[in-house]
Amino acid sequence: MAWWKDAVIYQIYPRSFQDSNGDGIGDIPGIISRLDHIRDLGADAIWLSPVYCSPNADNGYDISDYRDINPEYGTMADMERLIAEARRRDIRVIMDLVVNHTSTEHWWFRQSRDKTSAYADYYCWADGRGDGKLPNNWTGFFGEDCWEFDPQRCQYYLHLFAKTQADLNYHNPAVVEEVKDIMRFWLEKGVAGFRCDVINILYKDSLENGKKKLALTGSEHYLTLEGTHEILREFRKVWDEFDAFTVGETVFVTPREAQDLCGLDRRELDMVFSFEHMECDQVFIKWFKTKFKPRKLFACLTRWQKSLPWNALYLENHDQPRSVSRFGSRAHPLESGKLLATLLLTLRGTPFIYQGQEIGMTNFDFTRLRQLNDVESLNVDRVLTRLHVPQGLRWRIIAPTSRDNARTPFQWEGGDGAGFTTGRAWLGINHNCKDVNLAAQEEDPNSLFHWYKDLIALRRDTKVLRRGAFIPLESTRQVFAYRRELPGNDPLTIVLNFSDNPATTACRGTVLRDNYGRETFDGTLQPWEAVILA
Ligand code: ISL
Ligand code: CA
Repeated sequence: MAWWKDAVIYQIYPRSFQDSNGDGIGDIPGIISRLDHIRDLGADAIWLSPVYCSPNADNGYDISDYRDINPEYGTMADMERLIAEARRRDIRVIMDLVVNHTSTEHWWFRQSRDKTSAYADYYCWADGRGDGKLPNNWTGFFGEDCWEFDPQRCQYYLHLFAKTQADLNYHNPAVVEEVKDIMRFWLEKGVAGFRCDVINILYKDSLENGKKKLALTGSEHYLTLEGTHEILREFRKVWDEFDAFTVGETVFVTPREAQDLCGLDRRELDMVFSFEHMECDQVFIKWFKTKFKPRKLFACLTRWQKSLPWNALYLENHDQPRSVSRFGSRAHPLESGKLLATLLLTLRGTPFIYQGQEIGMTNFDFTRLRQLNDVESLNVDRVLTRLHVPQGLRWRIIAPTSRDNARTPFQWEGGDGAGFTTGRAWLGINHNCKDVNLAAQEEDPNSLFHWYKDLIALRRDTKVLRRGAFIPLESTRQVFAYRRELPGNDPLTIVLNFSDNPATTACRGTVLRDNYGRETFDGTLQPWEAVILA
């Protein structure tokens, strides 16, 4: 049963959601204590960023034990209680499945250092090319080399992410079986499915040199290859046993490739997170930001809406800067926040809301690198330093792109600790929590939080918003308009003005929702006005 076609999914970054014991780190009992907020918002499922045992080089995306919980977050009993408490509120739990790599502290990796062990071929080991040269010229996702020498084994291992995240070897059928067992373990515990981390890069066809590129040299050897499709079909056998839901995080995929990854007849994934729309404000790579051009976003969304039967919809996650800071307006934070919410909740697909998005949390207000934790930002700073880029410029590159922008603690209240912790938070709390917090927004019927809540309810009650086709109507420098239609249902038209300036549109209709509270519509649009017309 495709429950996920009618669902809104809420992403939790456990470290920053709610601390329950004053150590400054969010935890599972904290999440349980906030389930009512998620119910109140109207979400049907939560996706938890990793809570498994991990030395936290990449905050849980470096797993050292897939069958146990990071003690900072709680115990397996807490996790079981979370699944049960969520179920009691009709909320499904989706786990993050991070199986492109493990932590180098995973016992598979420790064993793998010994060429004679049963785990010898679990990772991508290779010899250097003589006189201290690396096995090939590939570069990694975090801006650095992707090979590390292991003195015990006297070979290099591949790590496309941080040094302590070693890539698994998917040429080895034993690895595929291990992952299937891990998935069964969690599905038997009652989780509803998985968000599959960088799932389109599992299979590396060879470790040959790649074509030199500005970023990710070597990626033609692992991006969305047939070998990965085969592995996904193998995983799918387990998913089908449990009727599990899956969304793949798929880096650098085209609509064509995405069709292959989640085509109904192919029995691979249910849907994918694509990245193209996250690239509308950058040149070449994420660290070179340019002014956001709404028209590019409209074109990109339209292409994906038209090419795929179903999309995973998102504007934020734990890797991306905050959407109001990025696509919205400083002059109109509330209106632009509501407009972005309207976009997310009226496209065709499954909307994912990232924690804090529903109250318009913004990018961090840090002023120095020392305040950051993100392994990617710290690596990039090291690389730029090596290239003699001066400190001021390094900060100007890193600040707007750092993943920590989305990782500051949830702002529940305005006081010290923001209701997140009674202790010292692991990552700085944004000082704007005095103005931007859930408690204040609950009181205010005109708040962004109430707008999210209202649109989620509208979506739940309006079949055309959930299942209708997407028909593009207008796409100008600032206005995006589209229709949702479904035979036997009244169509809806959505008109969005992505600008601090007024605009006009040819669209007309009876106002169903308007973020300025207007009751009639004559085709003129205020700055950042969002209208749903019947
Ligand atoms: O973060 C990115 C853009 O800023 C991507 O390059 C990101 O590294 C890529 O999307 C993969 O992300 C996922 O896997 C990483 C982990 O660090 C991310 O948090 C996760 O979402 C490695 O597991
Ligand atoms: Ca804690």
